Amino acid sequence: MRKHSGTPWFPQPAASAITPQHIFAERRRLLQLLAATSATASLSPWAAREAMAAPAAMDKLAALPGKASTVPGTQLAAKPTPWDDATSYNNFYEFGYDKADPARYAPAMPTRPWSVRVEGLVQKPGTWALEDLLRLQPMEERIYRLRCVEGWSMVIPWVGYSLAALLKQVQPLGSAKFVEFVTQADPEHMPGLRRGGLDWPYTEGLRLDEALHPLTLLAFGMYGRVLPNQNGAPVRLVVPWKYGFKNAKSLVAIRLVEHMPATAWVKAAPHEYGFYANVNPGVPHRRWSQASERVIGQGGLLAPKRATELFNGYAEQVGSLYTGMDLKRYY
Ligand SMILES: Nc1nc2c(c(=O)[nH]1)N[C@H]1C(S)=C(S)[C@@H](COP(=O)(O)O)O[C@H]1N2
Ligand SMILES: [Mo]
Repeated sequence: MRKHSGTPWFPQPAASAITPQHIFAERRRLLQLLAATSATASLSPWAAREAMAAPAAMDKLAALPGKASTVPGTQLAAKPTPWDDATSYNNFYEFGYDKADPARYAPAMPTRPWSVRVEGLVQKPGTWALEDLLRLQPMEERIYRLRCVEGWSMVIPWVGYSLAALLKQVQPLGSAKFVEFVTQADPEHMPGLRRGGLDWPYTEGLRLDEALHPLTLLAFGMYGRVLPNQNGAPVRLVVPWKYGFKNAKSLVAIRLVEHMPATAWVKAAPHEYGFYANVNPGVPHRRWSQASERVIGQGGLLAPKRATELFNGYAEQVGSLYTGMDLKRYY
């Protein structure tokens, strides 16, 4: 008998055959498999999808300027992704699994009136009207790299302020150890909810010290405008040292809790997606490497890739949060 070497007996594509299309198709296939109610849903293959709907024009969105942030690490010296790419190539599964679905369907989602409940283990629970959140702190512009777990990245000038500013207002109790984020689930406007796959509403979570880190951003805008709906209007999370799926879009509740919350991706595929999800080129996804990434908006699929950085390049700012932690075990 062949000695067990860790190599599966079933046919596997060679590493060199794994292309971005494979990865997107694989992740979407997983979602389809997970979808209990998908009997009637037929999804077009990634490569053969319909032409994308035109993204909402930038000048239709209200201006939301921000002063260049002085928080260390917030002014990445890299060329921002073109607006058209950042607003037409999206993951927002509530609107569908194709990268073009959010731009096609999200613009019809109402984002006013909007409010965010801040609840759980806090001195001052309450419901925050969007208008009050918008004036809680001066808006800052922060240029971050967003690294999707699928192996691509974008550079986006966000507008917002540190989540810590809001958390300080509500005064977390000593028993609060984690923060759970709950997002919009609006069946009338989100066709993806009918397909199952993820457990809606999409939820995410952070350890309290991660949530309080100054780099953790509550974002209301990008490129000097309010957020387009497909990018998470009217308010979303951006945690730049973690994989993109941690950046919950269209937030409706922020909940301080004692125990590590379940999150949408961990519930769907716990062997593939972890709670921490720190960007790490040394810890591969179970089905693909995370060592490099395709930069969206720069030369397409054939352009050379960039090397992925530990903590997405923010190790200097956030490395100390994970001192002594086994990053392979806590992926
Ligand atoms: N509510 C919600 N938030 C979400 C997602 C989602 O499907 N639903 N997808 C995540 C993933 S996988 C990524 S990579 C980022 C993409 O953000 P962007 O479209 O603004 O680049 O949003 C994250 N936030
Ligand atoms: Mo992602």
